Amino acid sequence: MLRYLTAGESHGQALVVILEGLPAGLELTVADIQSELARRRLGYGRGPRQRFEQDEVTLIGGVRHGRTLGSPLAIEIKNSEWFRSDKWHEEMSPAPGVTNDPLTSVRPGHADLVGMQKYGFTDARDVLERASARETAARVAAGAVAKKLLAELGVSVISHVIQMGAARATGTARPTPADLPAVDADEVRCFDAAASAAMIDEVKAAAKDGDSLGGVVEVLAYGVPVGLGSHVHWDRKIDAALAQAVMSIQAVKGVEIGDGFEVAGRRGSNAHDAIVWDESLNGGSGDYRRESSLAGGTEGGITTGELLVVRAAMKPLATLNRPTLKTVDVVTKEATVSFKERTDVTAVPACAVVAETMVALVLATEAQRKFGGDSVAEFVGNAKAFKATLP
Ligand code: EPS
Repeated sequence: MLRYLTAGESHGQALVVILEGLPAGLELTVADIQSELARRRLGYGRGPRQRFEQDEVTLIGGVRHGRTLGSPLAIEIKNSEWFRSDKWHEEMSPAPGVTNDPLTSVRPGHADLVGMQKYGFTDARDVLERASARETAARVAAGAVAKKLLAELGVSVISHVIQMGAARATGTARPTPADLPAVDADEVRCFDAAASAAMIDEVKAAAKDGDSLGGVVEVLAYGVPVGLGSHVHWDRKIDAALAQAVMSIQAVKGVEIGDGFEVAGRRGSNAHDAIVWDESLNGGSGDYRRESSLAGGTEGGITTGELLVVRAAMKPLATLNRPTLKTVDVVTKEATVSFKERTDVTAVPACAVVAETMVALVLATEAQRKFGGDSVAEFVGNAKAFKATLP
């Protein structure tokens, strides 16, 4: 089983992730991780930090001569700002001390107030540094490794933005793995050119008003084998694991598998994916095929072998360049507006990349659970042996 833990604060020295349970013999370089981190920094509407953030990666353990050892993998991602200046050294110092500048006008919609109440803090920075979506850089590093493992099974996980503010992609065309460079090249990572232009206009308008924007992203996993997850227990259902993983992304408030919400309003005769036997599949030996993807590639908590579709709704960022929402200063209890932090107008394009990561981590975990193996060769061999038992 794959397990991972991240540590680190947004304006601390670095983020760290430890990934445990990888098979030995997986080819892995710093460049594999850097390229995924660079994709996460993309996107129109990001703030000034992303222009200088380098996401400098060090492989601390678990890899030798470009291959995993089967031991825990430890990855460090330095925070560029810490090394560019000493701006944060005192404010984020682990040594005993106090801040001269506590943040007390809490932001509505952020973790500030509940975090202070729960942990007994008097400075919102004690909460926001870890609640920040900067932490997703560490997840994406782990996800890059999960994607390499999934590639051994022929699985690709990609994403695109389908809504930004009120601008929605209207086309039904979905990108394939071959389209990913084009999606990444688009400023809002949208596959629909007309919608992309409308999305950029939305971001410009929100930026002008000092406001923020949310949106909807769609993750697509191609080549997923049949049989990941299980119907036997609630916590083994893969759709449930996907929902938890994607919902855990900062600012995500809704997760949908396939056409979940739309299908709820249909009749049963029109709400499920018809099953056919297709002689042309599986190198001419035939295979089952679903005629649509309403269920998003899972039935009974098990992957069907069809395209996996997961969508996530991200709320607009709670930090506003021009704070207008009413809040309270937790010291004086007086009505005020929240403190100002440097921020992005939107992080929806980045959220899509993070959602890919979370889906890849769930799929890799479940593939490891199903196929096992201490080496990549054993893992792939077990997957092939299972496939040979089908249909
Ligand atoms: C974030 C606020 C911004 C974002 C940050 C997440 O950072 P800062 O306050 O340093 O300008 O840029 O995201 C990242 C640094 C990142 O790498 O994704 C927040 O409050 O969540």
